[in-house]
Amino acid sequence: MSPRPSTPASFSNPARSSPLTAIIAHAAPAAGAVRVLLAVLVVAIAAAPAGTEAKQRARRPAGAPAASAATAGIAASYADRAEVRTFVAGMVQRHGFIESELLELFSSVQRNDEALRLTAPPPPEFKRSWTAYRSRFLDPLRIREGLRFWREQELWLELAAQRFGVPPEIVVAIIGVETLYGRISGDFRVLDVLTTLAFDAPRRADYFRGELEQYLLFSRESALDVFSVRGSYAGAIGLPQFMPGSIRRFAVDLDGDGDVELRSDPADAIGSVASFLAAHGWRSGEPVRFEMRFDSETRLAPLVDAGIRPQFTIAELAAYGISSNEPVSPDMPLALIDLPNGDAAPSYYLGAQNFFAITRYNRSSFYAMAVYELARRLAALR
Ligand SMILES: [Ca+2]
Repeated sequence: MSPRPSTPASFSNPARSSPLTAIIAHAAPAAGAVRVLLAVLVVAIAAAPAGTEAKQRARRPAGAPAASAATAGIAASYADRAEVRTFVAGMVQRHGFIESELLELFSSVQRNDEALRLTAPPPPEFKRSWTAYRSRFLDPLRIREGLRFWREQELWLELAAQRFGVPPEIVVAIIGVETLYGRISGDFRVLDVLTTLAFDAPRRADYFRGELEQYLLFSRESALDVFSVRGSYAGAIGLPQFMPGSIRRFAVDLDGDGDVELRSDPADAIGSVASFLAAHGWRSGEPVRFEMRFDSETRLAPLVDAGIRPQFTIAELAAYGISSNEPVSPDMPLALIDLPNGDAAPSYYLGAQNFFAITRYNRSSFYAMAVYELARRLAALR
């Protein structure tokens, strides 16, 4: 298992392909649910705090990500709950928020059960398959649109590469895997999902309370309507699907217009992805991973257990019967990357520091390898 950083740029359940593909995969409403949805929608609209919000709900086509609204408005007010009041007190104390304003805000937050469902761990019988995952992201549409995005954003990609040392194809591939180049960046109200995951999820509550805190700070700093921002079911925002904490720490204003805008500005999204990777140890000009051979699968087990942080030289790996198919610098730290394939044999690679850096973006070896392979394909076709 990959380590679990406290601050990934984006958050997704590793068993699912990405926040967005998960949204698509779970978009189809169950037959008969539409009537319930409509009934609840009326309640939701009546309870909506702002007129524009109500209009957005009403305009949204029945079904799809709007299913997140199906249970809205049912739960008791968050403002009445002790743990929310404790959180609010912390925001007042640490950041000077006004208590009555925050309580009023939380009284309008709607619990989102879809977010809870989509962030739940996969069932134990679920068998992950790298082959299946890979085919979802190296698809013709993502490749074709990736080449177009690269062409259209070439100047910003070059500028980001100069400034942060991250090559264009990696940045393009990350934005492609995350949101299909901004086409699908999530329709969940970020305040609702972060509050739900912070106070109603059985796991990672501390992480999401931290992101909720960051989101409130981000909204205040950016003078945003805190109810207006939409994102993934886990609260990731914009073309690069940054969590609020990552926006505040790593996002950059690449086009220099005075705003950091990840929801609509490809330049800032590009710069921010490169900035994030640079801050997480990306090494300019170094490889991402190597293909490898091995003598016996059983000898690999201790290296799988050692995790994905690169720490072994190629000479040390040779003691486990491993050799690289390509030349490797003798002092380069490497990790064994195992990619399960359902009931078939896993795929194995040697991950270098830059592979590890991509897993800081999304803590999944499947994710990092898909980004790398998409990047390589795009670079080859260009
Ligand atoms: Ca900007």
